[in-house]
Amino acid sequence: MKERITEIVKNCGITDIGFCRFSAVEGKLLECRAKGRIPENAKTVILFLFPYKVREERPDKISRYAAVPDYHIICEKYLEKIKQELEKEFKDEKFEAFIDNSPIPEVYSAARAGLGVKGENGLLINEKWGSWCFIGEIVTTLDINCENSFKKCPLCGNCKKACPSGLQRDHCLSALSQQKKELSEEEKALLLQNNIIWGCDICAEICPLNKNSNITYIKEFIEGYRDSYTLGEDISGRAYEWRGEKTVSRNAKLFEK
Ligand code: B12
Repeated sequence: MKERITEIVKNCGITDIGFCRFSAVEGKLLECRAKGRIPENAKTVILFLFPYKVREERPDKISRYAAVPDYHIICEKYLEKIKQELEKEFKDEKFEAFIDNSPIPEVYSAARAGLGVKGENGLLINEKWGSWCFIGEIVTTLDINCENSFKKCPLCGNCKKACPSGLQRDHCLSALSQQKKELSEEEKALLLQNNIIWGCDICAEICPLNKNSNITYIKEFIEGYRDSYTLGEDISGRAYEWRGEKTVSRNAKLFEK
């Protein structure tokens, strides 16, 4: 059955797929509104990677995830197509797609599904794409036989050393850049010193496992790539749109002074 599903997914344009038993994550579900969509009697989580590194060189003051069009929009289209194809093939089964705003702890499940290792920085690191890949999933009642292992990175400590907050998740600069609440002088200085307008890749750029990562094949990411944020630009469909123009432009203005 795995082979057939993999073929369907490939025909929908996505190459990286893994399977994790729902029971392996059931006790770790995240509280969110989407939790109610999990099908009753769910048996399997089918996970997908969406690689997003477009160029070797880093974008200017925005993180790589923010340089491509908003992944929620792009990946959701792929997930919806896959869901429809699976529904056609397995008529009596239920399928629900999620990405990011998901009750599924995505890094943990993808690691269990064999799609990579969990880095000390909390990110999933895949052999081919490094950590430059988004994770999406379909939760289904289909009972797919899968073995699950879980591997961590070698814990070289480079990410922890490089991160200005020492990998304290509540002080992550990515979260700070997305904070709507007014920034303190100290917080402003942190963004300035680290050249951050939106998102943060410090812990990922330094990771040795990211060294030989490949460029994405996803055409929407390649075509919609922008290597910087410009004050006054049309932000529709960009990663920073959801927070509103005020937040991203506030950060950008720090660099104008
Ligand atoms: C909340 C969240 C964040 C928060 C984290 C806040 C916090 N206090 O934990 C903030 C806004 C900081 C964030 C930032 C980023 N995120 Co985020 N985030 C999530 C989300 C929605 C839930 C994670 C979670 O709470 N899991 C539950 C806990 C219990 O699991 P955990 O295994 O104990 O730990 C997780 C986190 O706490 C975190 N973590 C562990 N150690 C550390 C250390 C630091 C410094 C941080 C910030 C987080 C962190 O990573 C684990 C993986 O999920 C997931 C999507 C999902 N549904 O899983 C995306 C997700 C993990 N994020 C993603 C991305 C891309 C990012 C950024 C790279 C974006 C950017 N460039 O700025 C950064 C990376 C920062 C980092 N080192 O993790 C991707 C990661 C893909 C991958 N290959 O792993 C995900 C999977 C979304 C997706 N669908 O692709 N994120």
